[in-house]
Amino acid sequence: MGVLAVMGGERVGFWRVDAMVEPPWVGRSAAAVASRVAVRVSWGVGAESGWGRLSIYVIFLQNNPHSLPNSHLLIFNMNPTMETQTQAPNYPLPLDFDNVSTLPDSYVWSTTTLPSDDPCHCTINDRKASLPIIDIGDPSTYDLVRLACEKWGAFQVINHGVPLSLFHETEFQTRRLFSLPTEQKLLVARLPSKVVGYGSARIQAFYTELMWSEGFGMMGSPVEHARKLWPQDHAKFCEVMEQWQAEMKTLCNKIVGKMLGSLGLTHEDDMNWFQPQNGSDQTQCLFHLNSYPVCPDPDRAMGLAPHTDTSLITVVNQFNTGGLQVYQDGAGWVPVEPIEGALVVNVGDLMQIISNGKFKSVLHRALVNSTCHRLATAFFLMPSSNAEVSPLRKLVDSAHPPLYRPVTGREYFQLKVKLFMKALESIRL
Ligand SMILES: O=C(O)CCC(=O)C(=O)O
Repeated sequence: MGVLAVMGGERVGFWRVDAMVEPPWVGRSAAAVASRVAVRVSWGVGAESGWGRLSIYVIFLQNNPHSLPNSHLLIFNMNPTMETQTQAPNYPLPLDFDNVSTLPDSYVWSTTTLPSDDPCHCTINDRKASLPIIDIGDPSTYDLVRLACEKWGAFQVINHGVPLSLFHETEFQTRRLFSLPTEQKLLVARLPSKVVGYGSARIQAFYTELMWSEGFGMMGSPVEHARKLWPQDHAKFCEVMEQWQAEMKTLCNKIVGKMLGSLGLTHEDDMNWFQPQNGSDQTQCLFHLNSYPVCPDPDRAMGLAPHTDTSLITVVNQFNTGGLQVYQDGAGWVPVEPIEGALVVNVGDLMQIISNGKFKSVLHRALVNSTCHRLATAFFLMPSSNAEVSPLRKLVDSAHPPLYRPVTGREYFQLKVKLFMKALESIRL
């Protein structure tokens, strides 16, 4: 006997429809099951939250693989024109990208946010503006780091010591995960209140148009999820993911050291929470794998919408495939040139706070293309959730009053979830 899991998709509100449908549905045609389930679920959603548009994913999970012939995943919208009435965050599940040959309307982005409509948009060949590339192994790079953080809020690092072989292994394992069938990836779907697991970008909640991407988040070992994806064969995935995170942690320490050094500070200056205490690491880092499948209409789509990161810093690996862009006043959206073995460092909101506004949290986004499946990873360096984050004392004096009130890591994370791009402004003094 089989069981169907039904999950609501777009605009389900802050609670997710996650019903187990027992027989007698099993054995009925996929369309019949979906239409009955849709009616039930949409009634519930409408009554609870007023969300109007709903996608239903019907996934055959166990046994009896013949009960849903060729229709493991069904997606359809109900009443797509109804306006939303509440401001609850939504966490739509990613599309089954492999089975879509034209860009669905819900994935078409308004022209004002797309690169072709931005007069300042410059291509990789247009060298008017390009992100600084810094040799982080060179002891004399403090000024370059400071200038990059002040002017761009981002830079690329080379000579960082992360072995190229680990780049390749991480890429292989990332591709392995995203190549799994959708229904399998949904076995580890991220819960709305969580950051770990498979799903669409968390910032999706703040945009009406949908993003052409999927992601998988982890904090430390991904073994719990990996075991569900590959019951017999998850050890290598876990080993590589843990190794990459360890390398990123070491590199982040080095980079933060350079950033603080460039302001005349050290890790010890007001940053007790940053260093391991009594041997235990106080930071709570998030590691994210991103996947941007080949897109049938990339000029009208968006991989990852404009955002700044909550973190102190983020280290992005775009696996030698362009798509990442950073925004710079006066230059507009600037593509980050893919360089084999280089890593991109983004200044996050928390670094803007501790540097008392000297370093700026960079606005960035990721575009998609029609020829290759782009992968990327992002390692977000976060303090512990109860650490107090505030402008560093040595950067504050009568001529430079504190720009932000103190917040704990947890409080700022929650502000970001609620206010998104207005979070920094909300704590400004
Ligand atoms: O995928 C990329 O290139 C960018 C990743 C990113 O900005 C993020 O995950 O926040």
